[in-house]
Amino acid sequence: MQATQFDLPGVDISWCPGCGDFKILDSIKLALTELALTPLDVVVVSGIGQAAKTPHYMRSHFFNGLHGRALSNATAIKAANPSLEVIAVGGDGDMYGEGGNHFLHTVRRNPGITNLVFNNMVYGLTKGQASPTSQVGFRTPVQVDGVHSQPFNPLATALVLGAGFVARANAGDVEETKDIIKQAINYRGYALVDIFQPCVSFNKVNTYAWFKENTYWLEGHDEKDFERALALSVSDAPYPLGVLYRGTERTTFEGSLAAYRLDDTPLFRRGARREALKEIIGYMSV
Ligand SMILES: Cc1ncc(C[n+]2csc(CCOP(=O)(O)OP(=O)(O)O)c2C)c(N)n1
Ligand code: SF4
Repeated sequence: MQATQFDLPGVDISWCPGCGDFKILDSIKLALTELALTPLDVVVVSGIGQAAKTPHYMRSHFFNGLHGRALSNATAIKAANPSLEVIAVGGDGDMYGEGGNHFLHTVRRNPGITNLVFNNMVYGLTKGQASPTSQVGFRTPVQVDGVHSQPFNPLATALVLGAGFVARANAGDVEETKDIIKQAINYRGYALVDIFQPCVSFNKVNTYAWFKENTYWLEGHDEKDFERALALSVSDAPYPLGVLYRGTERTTFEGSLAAYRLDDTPLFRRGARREALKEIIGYMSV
């Protein structure tokens, strides 16, 4: 198998030279290749933003939907065809801001999808406004006095809502990020990987050097220890990188659907049952 099978030749990539998104794209393609997946096995789902353009730049199935809606679309795709590896990608604004409510409820639902968040602590596509993960004091052309609100903590939030796989990576560390993405894909259930991603154009504070200096890779950490994972998730800089928590796998959203109880044929392979549909419409129009 070629490591280049997920490459999309001749594509015009609009990311700025040096953007951390390039490295994450490399990590994703390497992870998929090492897992012996093909472009036909994978669907990459996104919303809006620079990070959300990732599926435009790789060869696989993809679905690009509304701002903040990657997770709901990904959940539906997984339910319709559980044999696909469904990967929802996007920025911190898209996933935690515009899509914040979907983030909360997707964690609770536990679909068997991988959620990769390119966390550059800024809105890149719309030219540098603060995002939910911007740090207090971060100045932007809009937040001229610096950000006042506390940053959203995706790892702690996911943990308390019952996420089974919670990890953090750093875009600059391609090998390690690739390994974590592989583990997330292999986890049967909702898996979050928050990836620190330098935006070289609009975030001059949280740079490659800053992320390097303010992070460390976990060693000897017990991934089953929930209390420890929670403590790590709320710790200030230096921020821990690696798999913070890997819980026991539980029933997924699609696994609990009544539609699959007697028949595991993916929904998209079943013909439309017109008589049943008419009956349902009949009930609704009474
Ligand atoms: C409903 C809606 N609100 C706002 C916008 C404007 N908008 C487009 S991308 C974006 C933020 C993207 O930031 P992030 O998700 O962090 O991704 P990045 O570009 O930094 O990768 C916003 C606010 C929009 N397109 N649609
Ligand atoms: S604006 Fe920032 S996030 Fe967007 S492509 Fe440029 S460097 Fe990357």
